[in-house]
Amino acid sequence: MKNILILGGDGFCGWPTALHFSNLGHNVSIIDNLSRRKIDVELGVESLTPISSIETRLETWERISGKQIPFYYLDLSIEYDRLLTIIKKNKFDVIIHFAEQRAAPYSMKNSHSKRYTVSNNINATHNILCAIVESGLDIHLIHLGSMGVYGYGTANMEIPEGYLDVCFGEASSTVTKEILYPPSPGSIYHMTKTQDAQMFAYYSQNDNLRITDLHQGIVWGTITAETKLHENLINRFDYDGDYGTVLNRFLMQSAIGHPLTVHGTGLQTRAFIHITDTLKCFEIAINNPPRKGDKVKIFNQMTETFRVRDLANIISEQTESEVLYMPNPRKEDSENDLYVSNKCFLDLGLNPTLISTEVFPEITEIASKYSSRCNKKYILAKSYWSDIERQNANNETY
Ligand code: NAD
Ligand code: USQ
Repeated sequence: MKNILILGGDGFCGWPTALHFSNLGHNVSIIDNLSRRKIDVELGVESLTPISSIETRLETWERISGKQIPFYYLDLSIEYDRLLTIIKKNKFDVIIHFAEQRAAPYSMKNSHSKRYTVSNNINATHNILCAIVESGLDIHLIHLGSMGVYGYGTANMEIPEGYLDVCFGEASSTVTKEILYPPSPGSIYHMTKTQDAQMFAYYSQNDNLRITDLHQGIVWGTITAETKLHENLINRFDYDGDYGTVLNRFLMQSAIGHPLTVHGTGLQTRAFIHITDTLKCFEIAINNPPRKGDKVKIFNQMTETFRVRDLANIISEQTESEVLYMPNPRKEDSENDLYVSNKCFLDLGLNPTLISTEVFPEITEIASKYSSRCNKKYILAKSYWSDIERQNANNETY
């Protein structure tokens, strides 16, 4: 059994992860500064599901399972000394790092949100790396990265798991070198993930830290075995134009009779993973750490790819929802292919839950149950990548 610290353990991925590992018998602790809840207040929107306070969540879990999860209210981007003290005192084996501002649209909203995203994400990641080194402990750091670090241009090849062999020089004397797959971020948020990757490469080389970076696709679903044990353990469900992600948004939109909001052509291809597979991937990553001195271990944490338009059509056929093609608020390729290797997780035993109409009812049920909590004015995405996208949107009426 391991001593696991979950950074960002009050969030959409972090909360079910904390419950899952606590349930498996590990000693779990959480750090979170509740910034995600504060951003909801700032935006005037709430999770579709009525999430309990972190105190109620943890009291309920202790009552049901008999297990305690200590919680530290701490801002990782500024409270370095407290972080170091907590790490030294608890001697964690594993730290799972979810604690970043994770919405691409929010990161593009205005100069405040751009600057916040950069300083929050990069300082948090760097403080964690620095604290692990200063603690002198042999901790395995697992970070939640993003498929978006690779960019979404058509690559005409299968995207490898993090590294690429490149050959250069004359035919007679070519040199082959392994490099990190060239980053190509499509938002300020994704840019911070590419910076994280550089910091991981540096700290693993300079300080021999053991680091796993999980390049995760879009997580869909919301319920896990543990979150459904009690109403107070319910996970968050973001549906708004900034934080809601595409498949969960479409399912929720169909449940409340709103047209499915396809951006642009809908020919953008993206990578997806179900939330229960996310948990399985963490188990695999924890059980297969890199050795000290190894390079950063990079897994592509996704199970399948879909075009946005195809997802909308599948849901529309099932529910007779209207599909609404809208001007794209984002600057992104109107069409791209995406072939991704996820061999590492498959070889280590991941058996994916794939997108299918059989899995949808679980999500639409939740969306229908809490539909009265939806404020329709927050559904359309209104964070624009530049004035061009803002102008295009203003020329349309809905
Ligand atoms: P989330 O916003 O729901 O959770 C992040 C948590 O971190 C929040 O509870 C927030 O309060 C906390 N946090 C943020 N900054 C902090 C700081 N400085 N100090 C302490 N706590 C802080 O996001 P999520 O959807 O759970 O995503 C978790 C991670 O997984 C993110 O890094 C994200 O980039 C990555 N990811 C998410 C998805 C997805 O579809 N949700 C897909 C790929 C990767
Ligand atoms: N899209 C629509 N309609 C919508 C919402 C989105 O067509 O109503 C389109 C977007 O324009 C984009 C695609 O769907 O082309 C995906 O958007 P998204 O909001 O579902 O996902 P994204 O912004 O890429 O970000 C999410 C998470 C982020 C994570 C990333 C994984 O918020 O934390 O890193 O997925 S990945 O996309 O693989 O980089």
